[in-house]
Amino acid sequence: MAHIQICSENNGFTIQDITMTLADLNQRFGINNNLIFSEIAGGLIAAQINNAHASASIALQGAHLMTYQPNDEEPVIWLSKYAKFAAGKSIRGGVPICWPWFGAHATDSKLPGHGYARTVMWEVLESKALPDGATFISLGLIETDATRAQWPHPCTAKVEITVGKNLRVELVTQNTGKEAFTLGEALHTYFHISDVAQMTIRGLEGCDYLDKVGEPARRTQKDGIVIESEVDRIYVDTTADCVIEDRGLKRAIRIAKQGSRSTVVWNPWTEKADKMGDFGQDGHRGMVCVESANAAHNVVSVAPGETHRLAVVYSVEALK
Ligand code: TA6
Repeated sequence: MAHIQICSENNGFTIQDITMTLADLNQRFGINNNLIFSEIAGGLIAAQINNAHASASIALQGAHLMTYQPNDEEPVIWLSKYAKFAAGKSIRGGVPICWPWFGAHATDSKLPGHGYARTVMWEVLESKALPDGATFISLGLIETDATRAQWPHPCTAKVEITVGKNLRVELVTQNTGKEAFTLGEALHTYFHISDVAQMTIRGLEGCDYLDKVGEPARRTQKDGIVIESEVDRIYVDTTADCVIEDRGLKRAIRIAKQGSRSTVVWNPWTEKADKMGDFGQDGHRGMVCVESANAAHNVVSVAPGETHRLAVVYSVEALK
């Protein structure tokens, strides 16, 4: 019986052996054929979800939703065909969880960009088949000496995922300590699009953004966002829904967020994607990141005992 070491020394983290067999995991949290746990590439463990509405897959490492496809639709979430799967390594695509900071660490450049949550092990807390046919699963970040060394603030992180006609992802942070802390976070979601030339992002018109391409600058978005070169922008002080209009697939993807005041829009374009090495030839043309975040000056102060929630519902609509 394969024993899974939930925390791996590969990450240089302190070993915290929580061994559980796949059989145990399926016995405790599997749901007939709707939710099955299996080993995938790189020895990672993933939940495979198939229900009346959609299919999805979620790696336990990083609580990383990798795929989501409504039954009568093209995939909504993009996963690179060249994504690497290995303990302690982030996966290119899906919904990486950036936590407990976004971007580079404020003071220590040796710490991982976008925090450590997406490359450490999470454990399954709950799973259930919902009355409407959707599937619910929640996972909790497993703290280790190594995570505490990076983030010395007593807290818990949980992600709640509902896979149905729509996809709902909620990132829940609770401050269990006696001091407030400042949290940066993002659901760094990669969306599947027909082609970047066929796409416009609506909802951020009139918003200010921090432009990270070239000389950092603060600008104001006039019209819908069209991408014709590298784009890496943090739109600030916005709680608006975004809509990705995809003329090629004749559909729109709505991103309806709560508890987030920043939206990051990113496409690496050719040169940066080639350097990253896991997009594949022209891979960047089939994706765009629209990330529901709290970044830059929108980072959140979480008081002792407070619970902060960042929730997003992703849905497909007809193109108006
Ligand atoms: O969200 C945009 C961004 O911060 C870009 O600057 C780029 O670094 C991207 O995230 C991907 O980062 P990753 O660490 O996943 O390669």
